[in-house]
Amino acid sequence: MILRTIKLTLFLLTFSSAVNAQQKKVEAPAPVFPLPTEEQMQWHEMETNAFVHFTTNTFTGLEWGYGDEKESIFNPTALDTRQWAKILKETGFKTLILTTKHHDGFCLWPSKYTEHSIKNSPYKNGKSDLVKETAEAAKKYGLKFGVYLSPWDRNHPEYGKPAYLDYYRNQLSELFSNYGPVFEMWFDGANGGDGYYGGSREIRKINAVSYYDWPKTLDIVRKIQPNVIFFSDAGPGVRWVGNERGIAGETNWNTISTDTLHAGKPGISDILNSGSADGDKWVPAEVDVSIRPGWFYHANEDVKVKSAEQLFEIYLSSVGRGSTLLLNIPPDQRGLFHEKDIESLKGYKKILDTEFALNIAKKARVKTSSIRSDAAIYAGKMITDGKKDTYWTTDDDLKTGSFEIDLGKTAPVKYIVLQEYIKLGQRVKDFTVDIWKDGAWQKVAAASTIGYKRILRIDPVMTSRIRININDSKACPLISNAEIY
Ligand code: FUL
Repeated sequence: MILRTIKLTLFLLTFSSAVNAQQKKVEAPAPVFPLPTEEQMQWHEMETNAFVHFTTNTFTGLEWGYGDEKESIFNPTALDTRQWAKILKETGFKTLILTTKHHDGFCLWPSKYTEHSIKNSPYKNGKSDLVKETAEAAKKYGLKFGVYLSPWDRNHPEYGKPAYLDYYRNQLSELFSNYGPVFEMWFDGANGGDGYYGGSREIRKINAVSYYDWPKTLDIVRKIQPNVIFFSDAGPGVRWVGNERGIAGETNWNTISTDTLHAGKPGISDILNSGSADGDKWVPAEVDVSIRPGWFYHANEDVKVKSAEQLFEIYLSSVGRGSTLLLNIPPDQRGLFHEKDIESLKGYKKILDTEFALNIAKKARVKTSSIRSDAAIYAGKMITDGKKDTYWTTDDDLKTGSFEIDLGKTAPVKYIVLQEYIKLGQRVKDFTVDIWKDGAWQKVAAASTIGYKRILRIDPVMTSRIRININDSKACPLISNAEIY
């Protein structure tokens, strides 16, 4: 008996060290460049972010203030940044990006470089600092904080001249030094045109490429906060998605060649929308869209607030296509999110929670066309283990492959959620989805890219098996997750 136990132990030891040795030998696939940075990976994982547009426009009814608005008009009656943060937290948002200064130049913090700010407004007798209050509220509710500082300033007398650049950079230094960590900086593409400009009331055009000397301007920020993600039309951290309707490309590459992008280039919006398979930089698309027709609150748009259902469709066409959503909710003249907006946000969260209530693929059996060197660490079960750092993959020479999720019983299916292991590059170019029905495979969906996340909605169907066929990929596919609802 003792001898048998020793023999068995020896056998198990030898067996497991053989498996370990085999697994050690099986190297991970080589990366497909370019790759996301650590900060970009965190940004992908945020999925839903919120924008808050608030300034004198909220009180004048304008979308783009001219720059001659009196500070005295900024006077919210019941402002509460904690209300914003609480609702955002409850409805699933991970961050809050505040317009600290829009094109009209009015600053929501008492900047020491201008008089055109909250300090000369009647609100709290000029003693408020809304950037501080918002950053604190975000922190209290566990949201990351981001800032928007419009490069175009229709109030500033020096706009268009070298002196304005110092002003703009000084303000960036204020914002990045005094309000804690800022995860994202939003540089708006709207630039130059007519404005007040300290009383000149004229048109000022600038060369958007050279005027701001972006490399130097970004370095100033990076020196203060090295981990910040920069949004602009063309990055470098994240890019514009090419529209303000909430729609990422059906084909959505996180890669793009930014040096070929410039404002006014024919077809630029389409390029930004889909990215390029052969792009030489990782600059994923962020989907900015407002819950209302405008970016700022206007009472006459209370009847045009997007419904919960419309917000859910936007979720599917942004997060569901591998982007992150940046949804704008503009506070009203009280300084609160309006009841209509709150109703839509809560309804949207309810739809999300209902539609994605139960992942029926959790721990399901997964059969694959092949496994990289037959190593257990790359097997099909890595797809349903719920861990983001494990994945199924094949040998290097394969650019196609398939995996089948066996639910073990027939169940209704409406959504297929897929994720690539993008830390080693985005790869999949073409895939289809089949379901097992009436003794045969039937195709229910066809798409191109997966990227960080792809959600496919199909006509609801009863099935017990779902097969994903990867028909083309830049290199061997790496699938880290699949969920079925
Ligand atoms: C645009 C701006 O002109 C809008 O007012 C808004 O801030 C939006 C997010 O970006 O370019």
